[in-house]
Amino acid sequence: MNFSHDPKLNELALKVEAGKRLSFEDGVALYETTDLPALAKLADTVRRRRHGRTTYYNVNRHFNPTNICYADCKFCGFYRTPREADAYTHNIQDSLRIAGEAVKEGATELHIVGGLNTKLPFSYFTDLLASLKEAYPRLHLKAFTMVEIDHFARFYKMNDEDVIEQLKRAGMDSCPGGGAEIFRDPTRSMICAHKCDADRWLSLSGKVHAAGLKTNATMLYGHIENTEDRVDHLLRLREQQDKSGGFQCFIPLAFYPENTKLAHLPGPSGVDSLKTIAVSRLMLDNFPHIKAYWVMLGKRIAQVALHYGANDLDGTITDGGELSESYSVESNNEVKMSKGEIAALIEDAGFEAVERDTLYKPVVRETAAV
Ligand code: V47
Repeated sequence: MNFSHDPKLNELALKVEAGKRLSFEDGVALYETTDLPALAKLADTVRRRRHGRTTYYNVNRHFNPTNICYADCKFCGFYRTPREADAYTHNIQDSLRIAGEAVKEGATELHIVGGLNTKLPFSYFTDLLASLKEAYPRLHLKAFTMVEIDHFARFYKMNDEDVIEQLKRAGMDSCPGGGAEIFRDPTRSMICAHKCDADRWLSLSGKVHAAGLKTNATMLYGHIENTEDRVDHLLRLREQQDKSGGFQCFIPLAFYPENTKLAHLPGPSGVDSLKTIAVSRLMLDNFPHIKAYWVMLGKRIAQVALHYGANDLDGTITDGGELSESYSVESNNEVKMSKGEIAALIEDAGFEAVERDTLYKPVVRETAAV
């Protein structure tokens, strides 16, 4: 395969073709190439080998039970201190109403993530899950990141396995991939000093996998991190996946600076975002899925990212306004796409749109919703 004017990319193409693992240096070289079409082609070859033209989306809703958080992450525009006027915590009744709206709109998944709120007892979270599960037994509860699970274990003085078991018994079906940010120090300490460190995030993922649940993984890019931080992040995830095998999907999250303590930064460019999708697909050879998260990328870049190795666009994502108020590039519009719109985006890019559930099984509906 000799398709690039970049000799290093030709070398890496041979390696990928032969099914060989890419190294740290290879990852950096992929990022450094200026031959974007060849990088896209290479990532797309790997993606088509795994998934053909199939591109997944789901019908989901984000639900943030509380925005009160002590973590004080520099990149976050969502959290509030308890005294701020717009700090909130949803009670169970509210939560059921929000989940009920989602179910009525055809959601198969509720994505639940909140702040690290020390005013709440652990029973708030188990009661929340149990009530949601009882009212909507078919709604998949993708709930709590490794950072929240770490907080639960430390703050409520429980061991990790107990936390995971109790959440699972209450109704937690899988975990989203947030809180990974950038693993490597000093960058991690500079952007999220009060979150658990990389080893803890990774080992908790292993424990959730050992309990039989799937999780996702993310990487927040386009702020103060450098290329080496990113490649290191991907390799640590690949190593953990070799050990515990329960990651389903990797989601690179494009940093959105507005309303954060890093608002002076520009955020990643379109090219940087497309490269990040492609490098992720090529480095994470043991991750089944790469998601182009349209809320952060914008619909247009997310659509093009399907040609750079992504095989998932996330979901229709209705929310209660939290996403659009905090960190969505689509904030001028409602953070929402209809099924028709998301499927059209995929088909228009030359792929086949398949609605999936959280565990990537195709959803068969009796009546087609739009
Ligand atoms: O961990 C916070 C990121 C994450 C900003 O698992 C920001 O399917 C950009 O993890 N600009 C939470 N990103 C969201 C998340 C997620 C999203 C979609 C799907 C899945 C999944 C997981 O959002 C945080 C942080 O990395 N974030 N602030 C910001 N200003």
